Amino acid sequence: MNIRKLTTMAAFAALTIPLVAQKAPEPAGLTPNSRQIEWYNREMIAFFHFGINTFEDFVNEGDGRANTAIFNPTALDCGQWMRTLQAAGIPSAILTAKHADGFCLWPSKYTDYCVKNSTWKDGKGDVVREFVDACEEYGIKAGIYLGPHDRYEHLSPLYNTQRYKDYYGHQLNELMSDYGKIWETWWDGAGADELTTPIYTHWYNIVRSKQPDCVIFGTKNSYRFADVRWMGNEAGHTGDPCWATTDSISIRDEAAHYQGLNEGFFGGDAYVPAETDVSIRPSWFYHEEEDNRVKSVQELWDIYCTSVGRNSVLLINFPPDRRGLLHSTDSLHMALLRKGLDETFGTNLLKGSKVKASNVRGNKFKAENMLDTDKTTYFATSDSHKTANVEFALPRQTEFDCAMIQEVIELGHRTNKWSIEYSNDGKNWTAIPEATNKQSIGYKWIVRFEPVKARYVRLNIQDGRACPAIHTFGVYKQSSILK
Ligand code: OTN
Repeated sequence: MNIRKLTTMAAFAALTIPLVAQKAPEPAGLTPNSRQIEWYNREMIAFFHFGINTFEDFVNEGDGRANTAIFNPTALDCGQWMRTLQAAGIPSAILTAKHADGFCLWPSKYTDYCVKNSTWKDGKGDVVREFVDACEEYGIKAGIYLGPHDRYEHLSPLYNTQRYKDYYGHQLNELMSDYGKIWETWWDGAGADELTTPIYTHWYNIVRSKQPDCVIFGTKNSYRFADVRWMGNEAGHTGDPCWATTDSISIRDEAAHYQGLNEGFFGGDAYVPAETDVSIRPSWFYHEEEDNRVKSVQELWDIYCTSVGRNSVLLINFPPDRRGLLHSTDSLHMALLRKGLDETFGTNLLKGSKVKASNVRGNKFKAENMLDTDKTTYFATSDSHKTANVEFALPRQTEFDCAMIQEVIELGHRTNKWSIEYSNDGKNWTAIPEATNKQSIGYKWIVRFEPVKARYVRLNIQDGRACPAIHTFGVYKQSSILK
């Protein structure tokens, strides 16, 4: 090889080496589909349990025998629901178009057990239409709960599962075809054990053909079609860890099943992240006697931390009352939660720090990227480094009691062990017990702890299946509204 050729090759290598180092990390393990990415970014979704149960005393699970005439909201205003969501910063909402009692909130061609035979608007009303129109007006993404379990249909002497497959399929088709874009559909597993895979396959094909972007919540027999899974309880307590990946076999022994829903598995063979459904009141439907039992702002903050703050999406239920309006306490508490969240996370106290990382993939992936608010920039190390320390020297001693970290979910779960320490001299480090040997990160992980005062903060990425890819890391002071 002549000397000129060697020189040219050396010059080429000098040019290309930094470019190779700036290449984004390859995804590790399973990654989310486009629907799951969109869903994660909603963070919170409102659930509206509204129907014939609303008009019966103490009923949450109607038996399908209630007279349709009793459905008569006196002042239904879905715009008021949406204004509550706007004030709470909730971008999406799901309406119970039909709950287990079988009563349909839209004038379905396939049943008389619906608003057509109610007193409301002389049977000419359509709650689903009013809901999707209000969603559209306020820029909220609409979703539909069409309960697979139907007690009214079961009352019929002609009932059989095959017939029901078609009945439900026709109704699903109406809802997926006639009401604009539907962003989520919810297949409750409650009471739905008779519904088999072939039945859900038929229904799945309807959803997918009519609404390609619609996220499917599935559980039990519908689990294999699910974009998102149930997380195992209705109390808002997502697991720690909570992996987006879990097992594709949904039913094993009961304890393992619930643990799998609640925590997922790091090495799981299906990417089905957890959705956390919980009501702002003790019940799913409205009962006047629960007006003074609306979850407090502090309770809502706890739930936010154990759902959104645990790599899940919070599906929070607001039951409209017999007027068809949300109660002012529910709206107020959610608006205050939003104010508290904005006050808390509005200021990342690490901003302005001098940042030192044990390894950096290249300038494009510098550790400072974790402090900007741009989700497209992130910190990553070279492929050979699955661990890293990042030290932040704060501009001044600062008090904080909360930390938040976010992985680049498009690149899969990577890190599986991480901790946070603090120091006042940059030499002697103190562990934060609540932030020690944590496991999952995913979309967002939040830890809260007793207030500490520090000049230095250190993020230790202790283990992972691939180099870390983290787009946000911060420490914060919890707003007094939340405590
Ligand atoms: O009695 N239950 O049916 C019940 C009690 C407490 C918590 C959940 C349930 S049913 C459960 O509902 C989930 C949604 O919240 C999922 O759909 C599960 O598949 C279903 O079993």
